[in-house]
Amino acid sequence: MSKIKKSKNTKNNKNNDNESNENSIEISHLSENNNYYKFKITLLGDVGVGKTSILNRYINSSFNEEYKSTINVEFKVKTILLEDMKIDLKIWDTVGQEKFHSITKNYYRDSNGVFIIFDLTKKKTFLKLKKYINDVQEYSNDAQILILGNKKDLINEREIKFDDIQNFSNNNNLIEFREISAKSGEGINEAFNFLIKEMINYKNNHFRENSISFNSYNNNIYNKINLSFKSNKIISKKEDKCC
Ligand SMILES: Nc1nc2c(ncn2[C@@H]2O[C@H](COP(=O)(O)OP(=O)(O)O)[C@@H](O)[C@H]2O)c(=O)[nH]1
Ligand SMILES: [Mg+2]
Repeated sequence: MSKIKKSKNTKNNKNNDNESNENSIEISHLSENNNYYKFKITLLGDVGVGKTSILNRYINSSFNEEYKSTINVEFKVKTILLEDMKIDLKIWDTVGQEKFHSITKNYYRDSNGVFIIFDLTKKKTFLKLKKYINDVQEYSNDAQILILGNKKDLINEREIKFDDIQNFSNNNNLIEFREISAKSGEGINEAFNFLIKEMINYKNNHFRENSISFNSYNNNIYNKINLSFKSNKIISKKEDKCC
């Protein structure tokens, strides 16, 4: 990354103007992508697991004991600075009711990241995780998933043990899960930062792959042009000799 930044400010050799300009276009594009990101995150999970509370905690640092059912899908935006990167987030809250399920699918279809949330004090919400994972994997190719067990503060009401979540994660090839509390705020920022870094890694790896295939495509074109240029020359030489 530092190499890319350095190259961007390198004074171009005037004899190589075309080549330098081509490089600087590609490098500035890379550099911008490495420092600025725009992501869409969706919160999924059954009614009452704490989706709206997690969003309010993350955006407004607030918590409301009173339960108000979310009657539609809505989003909130937040810009954060993480290490040397600026990240614009659009975070969608959803309703868990079955009757709105089709709406939910439309919203997570183009998500970069999805939190699948359950309530640590309600086993039935934990048993729904698999269904949400399947839905995300069916409707999104690129979304990074992080499982969140919410309401960690309700220690005495807990129905799901740490080991249960660990086993579930291992069985479903999930590298991480987090236990959080929207009420106390425990683990919320860390969970968002973790997902954001996963999305950045995914985006960078994809961009690099695309960039490599773009370069090899360019090289092929260059070779073809070079070859045809050489062969034209040969032909014209022959023609010269001939006539
Ligand atoms: N004790 C506790 N209650 C929570 C927590 N998160 C949410 N709640 C409560 O759980 C209920 C449902 O939360 P809500 O965010 O509306 O859930 P949603 O339907 O998934 O959006 C509300 O009464 C919240 O106050 C938490 O971390 N701890
Ligand atoms: Mg809600």
